[in-house]
Amino acid sequence: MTDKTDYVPPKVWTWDKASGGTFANINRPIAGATHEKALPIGKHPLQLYSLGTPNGQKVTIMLEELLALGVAGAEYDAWLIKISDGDQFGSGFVEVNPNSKIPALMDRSGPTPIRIFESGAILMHLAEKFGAFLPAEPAARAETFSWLFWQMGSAPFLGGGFGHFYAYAPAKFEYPINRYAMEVKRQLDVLDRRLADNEFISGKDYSIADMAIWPWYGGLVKGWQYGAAEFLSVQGYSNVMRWADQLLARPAVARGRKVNRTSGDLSGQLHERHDAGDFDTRTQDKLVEAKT
Ligand SMILES: N[C@@H](CCC(=O)N[C@@H](CS)C(=O)NCC(=O)O)C(=O)O
Repeated sequence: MTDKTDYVPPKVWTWDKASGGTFANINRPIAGATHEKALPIGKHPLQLYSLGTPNGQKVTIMLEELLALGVAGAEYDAWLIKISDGDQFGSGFVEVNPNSKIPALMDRSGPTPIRIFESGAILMHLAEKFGAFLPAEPAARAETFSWLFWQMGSAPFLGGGFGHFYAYAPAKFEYPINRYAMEVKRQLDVLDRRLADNEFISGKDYSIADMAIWPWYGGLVKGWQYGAAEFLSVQGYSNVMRWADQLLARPAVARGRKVNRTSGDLSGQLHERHDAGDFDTRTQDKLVEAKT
């Protein structure tokens, strides 16, 4: 180990605002709104407040898949929440998600609007509401939920653990990078073994479990996350690679990846989505221009 430290924790922890690292400016030890700001409401039954990170993509992929199936009730407005500007701490957003994290959804299709936060809960809400991408048969349904919740429990080790220390921490520390690289490789191996015998995560059918897992672990093996593909030798997980490519070839997945995305190639960004026509290049350029 190269990162010996003489740090001795004090008796009582206090907040060091200048702790360093990417995102240090938005991290706080307290919850709640920092400012008054109402959320916009568009014309569709579903109002999504999000950003095109892996957690955000899960929901936009699901919505685009539902629309591809012809589910008209899944029409949505996707509003951009810029987390690096602190939009998640606006009063309107906190009313939809008291945890101040994207994605957050308002289902305005009924007489009383319903708020849903946590990407897994949003996927379940949409799957149950529209009877899609969630098997009805008990064993397959249980398998889908098991993998959906596997993702919710596992991804923080990939994002908050490995990604943070490998890409965002103010310095490279060997101990946490080793610890989380080992865990992420173990998780990739879990998926690789599962996908060796199954076309999709929960079995023979494409489901919300695939939609939850793909943006994180598919993105990792495609080299989109933290520039860590070589470091983690991702090419060794050939079944995960096969599945990642198979999902990427789905037009709805490709569309869902673009919504609320503000980084990477401009052609892969659609900052806000209010209509299927927004994916047209011309409209998209206009939206990108308007927001930047
Ligand atoms: N468990 C949550 C995680 C959501 C999450 O971590 N969102 C991040 C962006 S990917 C966020 O909004 N961060 C803002 C912040 O921490 O202030 C989910 O799956 O919805």
